[in-house]
Amino acid sequence: MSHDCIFCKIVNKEIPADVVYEDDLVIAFNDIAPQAPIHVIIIPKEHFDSILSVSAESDIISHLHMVANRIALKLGIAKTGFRLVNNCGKDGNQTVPHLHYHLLGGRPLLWPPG
Ligand code: D5M
Repeated sequence: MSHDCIFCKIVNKEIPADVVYEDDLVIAFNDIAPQAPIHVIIIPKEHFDSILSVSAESDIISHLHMVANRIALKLGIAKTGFRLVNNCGKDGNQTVPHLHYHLLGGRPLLWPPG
């Protein structure tokens, strides 16, 4: 855990979040500034600064993706489609340095992103 990390604070229930899914390894909650009708942030409970900090031996990335599938099914966007996004570093526009995926859906999404 990182004491200054806002997402670690959500994991530890120190600040509130609108949680849509939780298990031993992962928590997912609605984005505070949604960019689509459905915009869920999916994070590992363990603190990783970014995807670059995850070791090749770890299973956490596949688990995060399977959780995204489950949430997409639960929220009714599996049929229409969705986007799963990981921003990494400054040029990737990563603003929160705790590994996370954005699950976006509920409207047609443009490509390429800005
Ligand atoms: O995206 C970080 C995302 O995290 C951004 O879409 C806002 C969201 N965010 C930040 N703080 C909160 C809280 N407290 N609750 C819910 N969502 C939050 P990035 O990929 O780092 O640019």
